[in-house]
Amino acid sequence: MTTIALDQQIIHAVCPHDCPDTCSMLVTVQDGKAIKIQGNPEHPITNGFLCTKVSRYVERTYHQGRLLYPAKRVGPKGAGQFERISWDEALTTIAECLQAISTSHGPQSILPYSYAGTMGLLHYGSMDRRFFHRLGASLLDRTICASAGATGYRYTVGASVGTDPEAYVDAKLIILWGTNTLTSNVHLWTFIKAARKAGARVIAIDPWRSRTAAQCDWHIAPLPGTDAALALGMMHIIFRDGLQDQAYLDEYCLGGEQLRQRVQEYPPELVAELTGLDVATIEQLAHEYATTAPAAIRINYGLQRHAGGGMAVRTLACLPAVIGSWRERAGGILLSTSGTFPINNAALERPDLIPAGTRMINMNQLGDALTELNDPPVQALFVYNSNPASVAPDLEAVKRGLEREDLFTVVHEQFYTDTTRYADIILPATTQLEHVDLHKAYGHWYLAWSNQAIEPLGEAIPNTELFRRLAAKMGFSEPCFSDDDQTIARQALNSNHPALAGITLERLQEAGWLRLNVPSNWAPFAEGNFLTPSGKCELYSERMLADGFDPLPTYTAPYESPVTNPRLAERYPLTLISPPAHHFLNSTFGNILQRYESGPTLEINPLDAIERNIDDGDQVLIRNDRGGFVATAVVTDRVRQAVVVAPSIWWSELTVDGRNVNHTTPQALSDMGGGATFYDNLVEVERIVS
Ligand SMILES: Nc1nc2c(c(=O)[nH]1)N[C@H]1C(S)=C(S)[C@@H](COP(=O)(O)OP(=O)(O)OC[C@H]3O[C@@H](n4cnc5c(=O)[nH]c(N)nc54)[C@H](O)[C@@H]3O)O[C@H]1N2
Ligand SMILES: Nc1nc2c(c(=O)[nH]1)N[C@H]1C(S)=C(S)[C@@H](COP(=O)(O)OP(=O)(O)OC[C@H]3O[C@@H](n4cnc5c(=O)[nH]c(N)nc54)[C@H](O)[C@@H]3O)O[C@H]1N2
Ligand code: SF4
Ligand SMILES: [Mo]
Repeated sequence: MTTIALDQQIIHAVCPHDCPDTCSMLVTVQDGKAIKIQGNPEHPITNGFLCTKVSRYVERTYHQGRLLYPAKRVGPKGAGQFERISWDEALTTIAECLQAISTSHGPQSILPYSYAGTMGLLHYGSMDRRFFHRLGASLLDRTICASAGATGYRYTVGASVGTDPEAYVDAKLIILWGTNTLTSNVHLWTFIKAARKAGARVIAIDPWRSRTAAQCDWHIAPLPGTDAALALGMMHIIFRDGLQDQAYLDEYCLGGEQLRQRVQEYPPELVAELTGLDVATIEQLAHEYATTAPAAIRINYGLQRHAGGGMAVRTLACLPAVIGSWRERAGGILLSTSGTFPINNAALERPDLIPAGTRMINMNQLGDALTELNDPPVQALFVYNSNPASVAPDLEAVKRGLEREDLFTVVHEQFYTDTTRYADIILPATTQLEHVDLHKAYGHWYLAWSNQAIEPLGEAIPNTELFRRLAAKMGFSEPCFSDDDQTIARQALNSNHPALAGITLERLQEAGWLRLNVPSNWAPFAEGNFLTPSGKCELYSERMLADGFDPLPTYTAPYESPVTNPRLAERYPLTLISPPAHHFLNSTFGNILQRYESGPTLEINPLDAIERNIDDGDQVLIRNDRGGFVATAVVTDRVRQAVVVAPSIWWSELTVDGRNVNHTTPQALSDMGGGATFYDNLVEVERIVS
């Protein structure tokens, strides 16, 4: 560790952001002020570096845009005019309003809205959940990110458990499928780089030549939303040419024979047509995958933001079983490691406090929930850990809802955002340096404890403390509302699962981070032991049949594509995808690191640009029936014809026209898990003549 001056302290903290890497951070504190932040060189995943965003977390913490005091609205809704009030006035007002709304419209007219501003178990979801459950508020289905893929993966494999990310170093073929590793999972790149040095070949499958795809040995660019067809075509070839691992299929899988028959329906010629690839590419990909060992696939969430997102992930998850690559530690597939952590969620969230029959509202349909829902209508919205006025789909509808004079909106935030603008009461939240938290990860197998490095700025308080105080104001007397943060953390770790055996809060606090108790060379499904009801890899799934799905992998076309919706495509012929910009974390950092992003931009293929008389650097309007937004055109062959890419998520209030990409994205849900379909979005683009 670096030598430090005597009056400096180094505090161990954890990156709280929604990112698979969950980095271990070392914060240098001097005279009560954080002055430096670094990646922990001892943490096996962090490897001594933080991403470009969180390297600037000190700047973020002390940024002038921080929201430091409670305030109430004094101007018209959405005008962003506020006046400072005391915490007591804020909490009293909120408690009185929630009480009154609960009496007049029933408690289900209150809707909490949160996502993953922080991934820490305490502040992501503990006291807040207990509070809203006890209140009888509507439940929020937290589907904006991962639920389609997680559901599809679960049907096949049983849980969010897959290849150890540290094992990728030993792979000979790595397929980065619908994931922009260098931007959204950068610490995996260290392992990929080492594998490559040892001779591995790296393939990217992405409609866009992302930063990652540009670095790979081979970039395959299918049409968006057609991955299941590509995987079915690969399996067709693998079975046709006898490259399957028949012993693995027979011993550890259900439905090998039915799958073999199903994939006969996907000959390479048809798959070429569906995916927009050529037959030779599909043949080569299938052969390389089936004849190189170990071959590991990394998928993330980008490829499942389409109509058939759940089925796509379910189908891709069959590939390692077909070639038997689960036998090797550096084989298999990884979507998320979160299911490897046996956290006691019931203790954290107390679902037993939910009144029977409470309704659930899908967060992807916030627009409809605020504008169309009755019985009862939503009368109060309580936002924390999220910035829906930037990140939610169909923002025209969302903003119409947020502008309702009769909607009481509370926003607990670290910054003045697109969403706080619409609040009646705003409350200041602490950042990660100002509170403690316990962290699992979704991109590795280490638990971690984040210490408090500095005193809270202004009058900011953590999420747990907010809901503790509100529960007291509302007279909730159950003992769980008095639990302090350490107690909640202990409850979360209280599980009989062997993966947590011996991992106590004390040990974790002392060490900073600890690996889950899993064998050092664990290949989770080398000998079956899948987490499905049958204990096998379910290529054929009875559960899917019972849930109304095709029990076998199949291709589900996008809702909005020239093939499935030619009439819509006549007016809106281009598919718009809007993956994260390199310097943003969803909308987080959109007010701090925008100076490193030359945007908002729209990447468009030269052939599509010429047709529309668009030159590089032109201002363009991107629009469909839902809405539109303005961006600067980047004419580039990074994106294939008929697809356009808008790196995101820009703050509306910081763009020239006050709108961002989500003014065009749909509220439509994916096939499984009620997931979002951000990238299933047809638009037209036109040059703005000034
Ligand atoms: N810097 C940064 N890192 C992040 C985030 C961030 O905003 N910024 N967000 C975090 C969060 S919340 C998440 S969920 C993850 C997301 O991380 P990823 O899953 O990597 O998600 P995306 O960048 O949305 O999509 C990855 C790639 O999929 C491509 N893609 C889009 N549609 C398709 C398709 O149909 N098929 C295929 N094969 N590819 C497709 C996109 O072009 C993109 O390059 O990243 C996390 N990490
Ligand atoms: N077009 C398009 N839209 C997308 C996506 C996309 O790829 N394209 N990605 C989608 C995905 S994958 C996701 S996960 C969602 C993400 O959507 P969100 O989870 O809403 O993510 P952020 O935009 O990062 O907003 C989080 C907010 O929480 C605040 N916050 C952070 N920590 C705390 C805390 O401790 N307490 C409180 N009260 N607040 C805190 C931050 O300041 C920030 O404003 O966006 C989705 N939207
Ligand atoms: S955002 Fe991801 S890569 Fe960046 S510091 Fe946090 S965990 Fe690490
Ligand atoms: Mo996400």
